[in-house]
Amino acid sequence: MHVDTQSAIDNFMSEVRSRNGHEPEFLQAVQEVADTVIPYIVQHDIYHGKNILLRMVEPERLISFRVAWVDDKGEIHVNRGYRIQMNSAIGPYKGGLRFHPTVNASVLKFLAFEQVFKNSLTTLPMGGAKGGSDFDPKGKSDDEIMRFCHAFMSELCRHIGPNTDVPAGDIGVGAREIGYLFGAYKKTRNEFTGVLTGKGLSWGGSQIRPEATGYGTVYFAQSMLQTKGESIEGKNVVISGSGNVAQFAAEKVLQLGGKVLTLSDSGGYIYDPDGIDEQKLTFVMDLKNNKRGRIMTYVKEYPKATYHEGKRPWDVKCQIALPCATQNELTGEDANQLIKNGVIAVSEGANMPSTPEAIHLFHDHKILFAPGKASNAGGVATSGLEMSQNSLRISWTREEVDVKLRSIMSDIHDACTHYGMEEDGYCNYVKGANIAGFVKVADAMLAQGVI
Ligand code: NDP
Ligand code: 2IT
Repeated sequence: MHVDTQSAIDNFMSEVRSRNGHEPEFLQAVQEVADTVIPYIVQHDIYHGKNILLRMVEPERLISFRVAWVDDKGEIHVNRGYRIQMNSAIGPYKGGLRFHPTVNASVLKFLAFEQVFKNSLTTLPMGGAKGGSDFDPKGKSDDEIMRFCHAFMSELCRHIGPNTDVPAGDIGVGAREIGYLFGAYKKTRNEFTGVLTGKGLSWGGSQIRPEATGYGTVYFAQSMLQTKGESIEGKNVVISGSGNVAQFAAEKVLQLGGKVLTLSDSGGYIYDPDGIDEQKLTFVMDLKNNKRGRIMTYVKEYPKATYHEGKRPWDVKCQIALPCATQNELTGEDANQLIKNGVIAVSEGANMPSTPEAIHLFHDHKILFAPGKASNAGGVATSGLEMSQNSLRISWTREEVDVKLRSIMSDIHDACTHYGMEEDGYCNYVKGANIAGFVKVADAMLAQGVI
C-alpha cells in the first residue's frame, strides 16, 4: 500500500481511537472498513477531503435509558436500554435489538456501524441502527419477558416509528419478544403500523422473515462456490449457534444436499457424525424455540452424537463453515485448523464472528470468505420487504418473497465482486462489501450537504 494511504488510515484511526478508545468491538469494525475504504477514497476525488468516513463513525444519535421491571417474586430490577441511530442518509434507521448480558455501547455501535453498510448493500432504502439491553432472557418466565419488553418499549416508543426507525430481532429477541414489543408500541402510540419487523404473519409479518438470515447466508455461500464450479451438494458443513440464524442455515443446507455436522450454544457444541437431518433439526427447533433448552440435550436424544463442553466446533473437518452465533467466535487459531482440514468456503451468518487474524488467514490462503455484512444481509433485506408490504397493506406469498431474497443475495454477491475482485482472480469480499456499501451512503451524504 502507498505510504500516504497508510498514513491516512493511521491518522483516521488515531482520531477514532481518541474518541472511542474504550470500545474495542467498535474500533475493530471501523478498522476493517478504514483499511479497505480509505484507499478507495484516496483514489476518488469526489469523496476525498470531505471527512465522509469521520462523519459515518459518529452516530447521528445515541439513546440510553433506564428499564425498570418487576420479576415474578415482586423484586425490582434495573437494566440499561439503548438505541444507536447511526446513519439515515438512505432511509429510516433500521436494525435489530439484542437482549444479552454482554450488550454495551461498544457492541451496539459496532453492530450499528456494520448495519449501515449491510443495509446499503441490500439495495433497499434503509439507514442503519442497532439497539437492545444488557437484560438476560435466559431462565426468565414468559411473564417476566413480557414485563421487560413492555418496560423497554415504554421508553423506546418515543424514538422510533415506521418512517423514523424500525427495529427488529437479534440475539435474544425473536418472535415472542417482537410480539410483546409491538403490543406495547401499539397501545402507547395508538397506531397499527409497521414499526417493527419480524412480526407474526397474522399481524403484518412477512413470509420467509424468520428463515431469511440463515437462508441468505447459504445462498451467498452458493454464489461464492459457483464461481469455482462447486456447490453445497455433498459437502460437510459445520455450523455454530443453534438460534434463529443457525437453524435456518442448517435447513437450507439440508435442502441443497449438504451434510450438517454441528450446532452449538454458549455451553459447547454437538457433533453428529451421521449428520443432523430434517427430523433431528425439527427436534432442535422445538428444543430451542419452545422448550428454551440447551443444545447438550441433543446427545440424550441421539446418542451417536457427542457433546463438547466449553468448545467451539471449528476443529471438526468440513468444506464449508457457517459461523452463526456471535462476534469474535472464530479466532486465528480456529481459522488455521479449518484451513488445515480443507475448508473451501466460510460464509458468516453472525455479525463479525471472525477475528481480524482469522480473516487475514482466510485471505492469505485464498479461501472463499464472506463477511457478515454481505452474507447475513438476507435478514434485514427481508425486513425491508416486510416494510414494503406494510406500506402497501398487502402480503406477498412465500414464493414471491423467496424469489426477491435470492435476487437480492445474488445482487450483493455481484456488488462484492465488482469492487473486490483482485488481479489474480481472487475476490476479496470484505473489500468489495465495504466499498459497495460505502459508495451508496457516501453519495447520499454528499447530495444532502453537511448535516
Ligand atoms: P439467537 O438468540 O436466536 O441465537 C443466538 C445463538 O448464538 C444461540 O445459540 C446462542 O447460545 C449463541 N450465542 C450467543 N452468544 C454467544 C456467545 N457469547 N458465545 C457462544 N454462543 C453464543 O440469535 P440469532 O440467531 O438471531 O443471532 C445470531 C447471530 O446472527 C448474531 O451475531 C446476530 O447479530 C446475527 N444476525 C441475526 C439476524 C437475525 O435476523 N436474527 C440478522 C443478521 C445477523 P446461547 O443460547 O447459549 O446464548
Ligand atoms: O443484524 C441484523 O441485520 C439483524 N439483526 C436484522 C435487522 C433487521 O432489521 O431485520
